[in-house]
Order: sequence, then C-alpha cells, then structure tokens
Amino acid sequence: MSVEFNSSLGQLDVDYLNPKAADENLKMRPYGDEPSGCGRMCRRRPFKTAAVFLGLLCLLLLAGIISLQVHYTKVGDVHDSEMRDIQTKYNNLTDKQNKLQNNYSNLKQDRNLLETKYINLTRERHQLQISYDTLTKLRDDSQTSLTSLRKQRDDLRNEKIQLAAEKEELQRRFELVTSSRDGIQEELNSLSLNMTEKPCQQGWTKFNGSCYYISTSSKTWIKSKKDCEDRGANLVIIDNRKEIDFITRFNDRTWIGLSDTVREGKWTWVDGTDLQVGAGFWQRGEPNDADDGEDCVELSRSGKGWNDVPCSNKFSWVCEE
Ligand SMILES: [Ca+2]
Ligand SMILES: [Ca+2]
Ligand SMILES: [Ca+2]
Repeated sequence: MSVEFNSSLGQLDVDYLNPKAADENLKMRPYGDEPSGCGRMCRRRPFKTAAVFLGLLCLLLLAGIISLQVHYTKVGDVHDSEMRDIQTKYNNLTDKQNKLQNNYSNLKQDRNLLETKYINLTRERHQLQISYDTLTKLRDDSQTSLTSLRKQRDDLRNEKIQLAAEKEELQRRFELVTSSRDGIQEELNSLSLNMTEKPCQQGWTKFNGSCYYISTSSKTWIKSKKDCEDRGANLVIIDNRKEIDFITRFNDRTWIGLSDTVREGKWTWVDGTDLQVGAGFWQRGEPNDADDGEDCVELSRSGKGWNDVPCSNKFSWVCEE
C-alpha cells in the first residue's frame, strides 16, 4: 500500500493497491524531509485526519452493527412468532392428520365390513336366485299339472253328466219295461184265474181271483157283516193295495171286515186272523179310538186308507168270496 500526502491539498494519498510501495515510500522519505511549505503542522495533520476518519468509520460500523442487531432482533422476534404460528399450525395439522388417519382407519374398517356384507349379500342373493328359479320351475310345472287336472276334471264332469243322462234314460226305459211286464203278468194272472176258478154269482164282480159284492145301500158294520154272511161270504179282507184300488172305485166310504170289538187295540179280521202290529193301510194318525168308541174300520177313498170309526155308522159295504 502506498500512502502519499498531497501537501497542496492537505490530503493523504494512500496507494491501497500497492502497500509495499507505500511503505517504501514512507521509509524512503527521511524524517524532516516533508514537503516544503507546511512544516511540523503538515506532518501531524494526516494522522488526525486519519484518526477522525477511522473514528467516523468505527462509528459507522458500530451504528451498522447496532442497526443489524436491532434488525436481526426484530427479525428474530418475527421469526419466533412465525415459528410459533407455524408450530401451532403444524400441531393443528398433525391433530387433523391424526383425526383424518383415525377417520381413514374407521372408514377402512367400515369399508371392509361393508365389503364383507356385500359379499355375504351377494352370496345370499345368488342362493335366493337359485331358489327363485327352482320355485318358478315348480310353479310352472304345478300350473301345467293343474291345467291338465282341470281339463281331466271337466272331461270327467261331462262324462258324468252324460252317464247320468244315460242312466236316467235307462232307468226310464227299465221302469217302462217293468211296468209293461207287471201289466202283462197281471193280465196273465187274471186270465189264468178266470180260466181256472169257478165263475162268480150273479151280480158279483170278479177281480184278481176273488168275487166281490158291491152294496148299493148303507148299513151299520154289524148289519153289513151279517148281510155278507147271509150271502155265503165275509166282509172284504184287504190283502194288498190293488184290492184297495179296486174297492174304492165304487164308493167313497166302505166297511171292511176289520175290528177290535173283542179286545181294544187288537185288530182282527172277520175270518179270525189277527192283523200284524204295524201292518195295514191306515190313514195318518189312525187308528185313534176317538172318544173311546171307534172299533170298526172303514176304507175311505178321499182319505186314501183305513180309519177306525164307531160301528154304528152307516156306510156301503163290500163282500168277498
Ligand atoms: Ca181280500
Ligand atoms: Ca177301538
Ligand atoms: Ca178313528
């Protein structure tokens, strides 16, 4: 470094680029060999100026350092505040992250559970689908069987109706044939009897092998019975419904040969035979022995059967031989 003092200007010239040269310059210049014109004052002035300059420089440096210190103190405070904020934000974010992590874990567990349920439900749905298909096939088969059975039932119903009609027709023909046969048989029997047995008396009517006298007047039961006996016969003894139909052709009310005059309630024919209990062709509610005085039996056309009445009544009568 070379330092030169410009005496004319009162300045110190220093060669900062060449310190050795400056030092040499100072050494080469002997003490007292100062520039002419300023003397001892000229030798002291550069040092003072340099000292002042250095002092100012030091002050500037000190001020700069203080400024920097203040600046960095403020910056440090701001930095600390920001760091606290950042730390707080970091902590909050960490909490949120933990919560999110927990939520994520919970959601993951829920998802796994849901996935398991989904798999189970899918399996159940598959089983249900199989069951549904099976049931659908069974239903279709049952429907087909039901339709077939209904058709068979309808066919059977039609056949039953036809068979019932045929049965009725056959029954009707059978009854006609039976009736015709019975008529022919009856006529045959009548012809046989008429041909084999003796003829009836004058005024008597022959029917089914017997001869009948039909009265033209009315008498009590006793007198009617005596009239028949006088004719060599008896009051008619009823053997069947055909005989009733024959007798009721002539009169509405006719004495027949049945009474309980010997013992009440014991019905006896005029030939001495007893009527079997529960037998006969009684009208509804008869015999009733009304007023304790009905012991003789009439045959009524309008009543279509027998009735016990007082023997003193007067009716037509029929004798049978
Ligand atoms: Ca008879
Ligand atoms: Ca009676
Ligand atoms: Ca009666």
